[in-house]
Amino acid sequence: MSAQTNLHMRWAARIVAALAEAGVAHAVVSPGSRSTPLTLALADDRRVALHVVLDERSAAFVALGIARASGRPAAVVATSGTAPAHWYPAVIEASESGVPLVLLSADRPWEAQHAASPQTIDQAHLFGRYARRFVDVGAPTASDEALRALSRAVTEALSRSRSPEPGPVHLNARFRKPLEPRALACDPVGDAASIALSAPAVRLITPRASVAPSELAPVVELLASTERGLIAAGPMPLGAAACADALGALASRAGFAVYAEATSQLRRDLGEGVVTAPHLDLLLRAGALPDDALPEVIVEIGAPPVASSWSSLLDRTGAGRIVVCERGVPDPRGDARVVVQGDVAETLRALADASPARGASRFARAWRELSARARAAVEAARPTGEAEIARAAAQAAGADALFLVGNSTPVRDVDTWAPFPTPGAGVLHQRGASGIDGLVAQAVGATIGAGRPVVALLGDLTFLHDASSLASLALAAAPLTIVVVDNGGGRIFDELPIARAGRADFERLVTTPQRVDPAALAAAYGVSLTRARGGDELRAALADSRMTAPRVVWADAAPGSATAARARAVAALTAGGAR
Ligand SMILES: Cc1ncc(C[n+]2csc(CCOP(=O)(O)OP(=O)(O)O)c2C)c(N)n1
Ligand SMILES: [Mg+2]
Repeated sequence: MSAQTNLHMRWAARIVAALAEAGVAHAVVSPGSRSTPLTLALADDRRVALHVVLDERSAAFVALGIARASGRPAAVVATSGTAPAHWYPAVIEASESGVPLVLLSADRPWEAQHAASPQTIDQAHLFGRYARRFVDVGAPTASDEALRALSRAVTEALSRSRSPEPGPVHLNARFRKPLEPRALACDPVGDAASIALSAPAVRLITPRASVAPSELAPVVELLASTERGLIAAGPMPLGAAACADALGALASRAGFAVYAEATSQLRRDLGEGVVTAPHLDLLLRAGALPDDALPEVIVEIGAPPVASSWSSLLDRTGAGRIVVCERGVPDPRGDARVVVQGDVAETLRALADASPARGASRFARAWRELSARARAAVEAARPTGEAEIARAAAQAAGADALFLVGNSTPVRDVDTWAPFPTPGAGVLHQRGASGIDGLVAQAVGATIGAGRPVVALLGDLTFLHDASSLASLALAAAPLTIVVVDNGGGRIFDELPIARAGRADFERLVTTPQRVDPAALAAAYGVSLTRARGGDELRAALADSRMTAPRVVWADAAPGSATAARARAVAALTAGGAR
């Protein structure tokens, strides 16, 4: 870039350099004029890969997918006006689930505000409390101080996107015209400022939260007070896979059983002697948990389990609950005894080291037997429709692939029907605000962020809710297969009491089946779509998940087919036939 280029470009390049030096490797930009300096500066900086997405709402979800899959902050860039407002749903999800996002909005200069200027709104604090930091960068200034402060302010904001509470940060950058690079007779910034411009950004080293073992004494006491312990792992980010050894160590020392949901990254064998009970939901729905198998102490790791039967267990046991989490107080019931914040693997390790070696208890043996019966009942149930699709989609996730699971019934079905251990290299989910939005975009982002194949399992409404993100499938950086469970609308609502009210307008108002021709929709976006009208067609369609081009597999399923399969499993369990 020539030294003669105007201040705007150098200012924007400074922002981009600070982002790159703070670890941002991907930026998703949407078109606009005011954002030109930022877009061009990103295009010029090879350290940041640029991805172009027209719809800002979708762009932010692509960035969310990148950040979730890479564990590093990803940036979104848009022009001024309503454009950045379209980022909001993804910003809320990133904030609720602690995912670092950099929201880089271009803006008009102060003098254009509140004067009916086109595409000019008040963007200050646009994302309110959902942003961990808001920086109004102001219009480019050629002073040495301003250029140093610029780099420091961006770096500080980036550190807030990572800790103490990871999440989105908003940088609002104002620019005056001309917005494009202009060759100038003389250098707009003096020597001192030029030096400031080329100086590396400040490096921030921030502390990592962990709990001193001595502080864990009340927890160790609770764990030692009974052999009837259950450890439950709910939704956690990909990195939680690193907790597996510590979790196995604690469970085997304390002789506790483990219920880990697929979204916890820990639904797998946890080592010699550890009792895992992946089908707890089924046991609870079947009323198959005898009183002497009820836990007296429960350790919840991460967010609360998704299984709707979980709260019925808590109601029944009244067990002392210990919550172990990275941050926050994930205790919607408000009756946890202790919440331990900090590095989850470290906390589990410290608890394992401090716990008496109890080994296999009578309680653990009872759970091992219950779990085996439940597993046999699931196999005996011959999963069809929604259940079969959940299983086939999970199986299609090869060892190096990420498995993205949509909300509503898919995230619940995988815990019953997916093989144990959960296939693939990790499970992506959206349990921050639990929306059904932006999941097609996130699947694309995940291939970019992880550079790994992704298999996504989405409901039909979830898929259609984000249909405009089909325009971004071409951005996928690795094989991407989106499996859509077409069960004719939001069938999760069939489980609601309102479903039994016999209302004629239940479909129109609640389950809202959509009249969309999926093949025509996919064709409109140039996306390959295979229709599967049954298990064989589905498995054939999924057989080659290494197909390079991103694709959609549209799988028809009878509404309620998973519920029916679960009822068969419950029958097998209660009949004791599966003994
Ligand atoms: C953005 C957003 N809008 C609405 C909802 C409410 N909601 C929860 S589940 C659901 C239905 C989803 O239907 P589908 O994706 O087909 O899954 P299914 O229930 O059939 O498994 C809706 C609309 C939500 N969670 N998020
Ligand atoms: Mg559906």
